[in-house]
Amino acid sequence: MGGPRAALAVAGVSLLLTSCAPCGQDPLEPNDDEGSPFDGGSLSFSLNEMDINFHDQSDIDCISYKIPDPGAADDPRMYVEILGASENVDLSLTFECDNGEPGGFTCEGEVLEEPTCSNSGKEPELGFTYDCDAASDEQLGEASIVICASRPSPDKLCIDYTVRAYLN
Ligand SMILES: [Ca+2]
Ligand SMILES: [Ca+2]
Repeated sequence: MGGPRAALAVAGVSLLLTSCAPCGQDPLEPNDDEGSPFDGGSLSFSLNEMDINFHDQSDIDCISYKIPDPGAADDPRMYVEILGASENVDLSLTFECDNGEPGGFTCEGEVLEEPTCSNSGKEPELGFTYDCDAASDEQLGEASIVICASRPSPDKLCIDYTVRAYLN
């Protein structure tokens, strides 16, 4: 055994593994629409992380999160990040107060009229602040977000990536 034939076989296998092999859908599917996102649970000061993938070039991954009132005392900031993608990713975020309209929604340092924002890149990030309870200096109120990730110009058929969301 061994010799040139075995070496060729090994080379063939590694070639298959590094080319655009099809991959399975991640367990969050179907979640291709902002209106029917995967429920990602609640954000907290611990990392909420999910390892998922774009299983084909048109895959869009939308995830919703609840944000319990973190209290305003230490001025918390919410973050959503895409990590480990080998291609450019468009990341969009839609914010909503659970009760009433947000006062002062700020995303990536910009005060915005509409509670939506977006960012693009291999590891796009969005950091935002808000106040859903204008009557209290101590409370921010409860809120919800939906984020969607997609590829504007996909190269490979499928790629793995991580979605991370947390308060800081
Ligand atoms: Ca997916
Ligand atoms: Ca999807």
